[in-house]
Amino acid sequence: MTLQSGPVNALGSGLRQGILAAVEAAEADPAVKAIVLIGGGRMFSAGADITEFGKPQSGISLPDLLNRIEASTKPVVAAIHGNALGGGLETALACHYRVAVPSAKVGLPEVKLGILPGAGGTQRLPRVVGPRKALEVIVGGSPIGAKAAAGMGLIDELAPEDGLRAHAVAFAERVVAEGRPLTKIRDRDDKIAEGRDDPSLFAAFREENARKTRGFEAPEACIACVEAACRLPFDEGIAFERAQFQALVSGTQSAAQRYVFFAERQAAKIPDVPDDTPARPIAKVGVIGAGTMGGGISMNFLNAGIPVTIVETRREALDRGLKTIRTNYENTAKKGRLKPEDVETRMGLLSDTLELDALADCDLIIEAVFEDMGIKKEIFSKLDAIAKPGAILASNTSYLDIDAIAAMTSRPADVIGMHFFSPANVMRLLEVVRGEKTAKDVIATAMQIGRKVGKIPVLVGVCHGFVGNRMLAERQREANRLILEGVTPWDVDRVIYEFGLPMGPFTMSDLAGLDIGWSRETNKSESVRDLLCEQDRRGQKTGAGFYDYDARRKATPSPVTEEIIAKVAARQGVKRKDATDQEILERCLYPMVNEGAKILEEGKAIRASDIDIVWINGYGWPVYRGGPMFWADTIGLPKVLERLRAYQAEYGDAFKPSALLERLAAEGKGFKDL
Ligand code: TC6
Repeated sequence: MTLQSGPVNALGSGLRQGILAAVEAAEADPAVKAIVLIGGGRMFSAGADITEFGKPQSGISLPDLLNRIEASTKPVVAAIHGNALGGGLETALACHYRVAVPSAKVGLPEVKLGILPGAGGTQRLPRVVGPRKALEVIVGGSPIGAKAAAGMGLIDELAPEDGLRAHAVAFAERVVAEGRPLTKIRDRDDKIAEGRDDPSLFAAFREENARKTRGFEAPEACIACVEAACRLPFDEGIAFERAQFQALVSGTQSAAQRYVFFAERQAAKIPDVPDDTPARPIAKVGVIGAGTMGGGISMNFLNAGIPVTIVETRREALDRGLKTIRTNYENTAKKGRLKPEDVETRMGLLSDTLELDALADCDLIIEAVFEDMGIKKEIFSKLDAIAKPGAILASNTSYLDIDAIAAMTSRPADVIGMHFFSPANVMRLLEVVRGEKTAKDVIATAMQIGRKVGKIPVLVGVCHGFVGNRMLAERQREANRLILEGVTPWDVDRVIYEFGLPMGPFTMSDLAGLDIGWSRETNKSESVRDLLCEQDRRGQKTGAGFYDYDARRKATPSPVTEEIIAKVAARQGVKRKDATDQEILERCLYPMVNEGAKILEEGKAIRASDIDIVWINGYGWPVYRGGPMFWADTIGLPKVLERLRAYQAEYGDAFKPSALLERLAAEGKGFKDL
């Protein structure tokens, strides 16, 4: 029986009906002795059809289908290649035996979609691998290789890479010839005894994972289901799983997480740059600047096996940069996440130079120097003379005008922005900035190479701060105003953290360093930041910023900061007032949504979902809230509009609603309808 449906064999209603009919026909046919279930195309199955969730069900449900397969009177063998994920693996678990090629991957990633393996996965998996491993697989959501799965007893036999079908058929023939029993996972209880005898393992697991699962509903439901598997008879466990699944799948978190799954894939699609646009080959990359950004950017390419030449103006800066890259790799190796020999392989791909001329043979050159337009212009006019024809010239600027930079060259079509986020070797977002004259194949190449080095590229247009930092500036302005009114920085940070972001604006400033772009000469002690910097409270690195830090960088609220704030507020005559947590949240986040709407109006982002992908991957916006634009839709745009108008009346035009927001609210629509 070969599964054949779309690119990933998603188990939509048509495929489910087909499997049911095939099982029934096979059972009824005396010539059939056993069934081998195999995936046609690239994989076994990527699981349930995600687009069907939230819609009325048509035909047999997946759990019922799987019970039917398990109850088959003839042995069913799953033959796995590519992926068996979610409902795909659950299908395999309902079969009596499983064989797989070594390169296959199996897993239950439902938790990443805000749901749980609701087709028996939470009840069958612990019965095969025990509760501890089941928790790791189900709550972690990451796939595992077939060899490891075989080691856990999840796969009965590994098949040769190019002979899966024949091997699985021979396996089934052996099962029949030897009269082996129709082993059903539901009947096993040896492995779950551990969870019954030692229920404390669940509390321990919850505690270990509390930080990672903060704010998410699905992980707790997954744990509760595995707990139920150990405690309850199979059918009762299935009923418990069903109820938990239904609650999650109809909730906002799952809607948000499913939206993000498709939004991420959508971001790769650019209407006027078709998928088949030929990309320029990138065999060698040049990076200008060996600072934190330049070093991090270089690592991305080295990790992907692409040689990098890094340029600096001074030897000491170059040596420092190289040393940081090496130390980063060595630390990863110490944690066991990189083989020691790979440290040398990667460093071997890196060459360093003090001469810009050395970049003459690079296919892609990324400038990552200080944010100074004068310096950038000078570099690009030099690059124009040095770079080979067809080379892509990129700037990592986080807010400057790419068109002005491109204008310094005779080849503005080859110039583009590639804005990485710090730490650049870790953060997944890449804003690809399209200039007025950027060529389509240059855009296609930047998006493609971004994906190749593990980033999530999002195409944005030229404007101050592009998408991410432009919206961030809105939040920062309001956060600054709130503290002058008397809300403490710690309260602002707490509200933002509790909302689900990794940290609030003042913790973030302390981490980045308050003196970025600050100098004693040019900044005249007018803002809270100026005064903090003057007192050498420049953030975590100096042991104090908005907060005080101990030797282990633990933050405590600082009375010094509160005094400084009070002084600035008095000097500026700011009226002190109280604000509720709700007001803090609205004043920090609604202007961001409003700015997002302006970005859309101006065509600086292609779609609202692209803005959400920027915020999730560049700033840690909680994925279970689906990004700022999706979140605004869940609140309802009329409500957001009403609050913006109220704040506009009190604080002025910083809160003036955008025309797009006004229009959508009036039409009863959301950003999702654009
Ligand atoms: C579940 O099983 C729950 C069970 C309990 C039920 C009671 N459904 O990612 P790609 C589309 S929940 C619908 O580019 P790759 C995808 O949008 C599910 N569509 O390919 C894209 O469409 P486009 C648990 C799906 O080779 C196209 O297929 N499973 C589904 O880079 C190609 O996808 C998961 O969470 C789906 N399940 O990666 C696994 N999957 O061309 C989700 C994909 O129109 N899938 N599409 O843009 C994946 O992680 C990856 O697709 C992959 C293949 C690793 C399988």
